[in-house]
Amino acid sequence: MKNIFVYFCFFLFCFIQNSWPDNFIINNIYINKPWIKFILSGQKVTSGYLEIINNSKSDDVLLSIESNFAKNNQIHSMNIQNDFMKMKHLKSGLLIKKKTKIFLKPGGFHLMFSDINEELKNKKYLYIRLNFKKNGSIEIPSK
Ligand SMILES: [Cu+2]
Repeated sequence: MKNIFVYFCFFLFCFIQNSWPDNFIINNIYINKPWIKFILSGQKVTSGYLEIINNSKSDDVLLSIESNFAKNNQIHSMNIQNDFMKMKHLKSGLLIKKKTKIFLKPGGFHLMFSDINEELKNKKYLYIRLNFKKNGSIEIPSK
């Protein structure tokens, strides 16, 4: 029994080693390939993208996001209305149904960062934090 545990830990260690920094796990939530659009000097707004897999037996909600480089951090959807792309702030969060995968990608759901702080922007270490209703919070360092 002890051996199985050791092998399991070794497997887990390898898994984490190989996939860093593209995969993150918080309880039953898997985060893949997070990235944010490059922030140019003077730019006040940018957006972020990732994949979220809810592997749990119940639905979860991405309630809110935080970051160390923007004052205003929101979850947005994007729809075409009268031939115009329109963004909407999802104030009650983004529902991720059980056993499903959701893509945050250009032209669709995204993380919106505005009021980007000039000093914070030059920090070497940038992170975003995702707050889930059931599975907790996870900090994701950006490349
Ligand atoms: Cu937006």
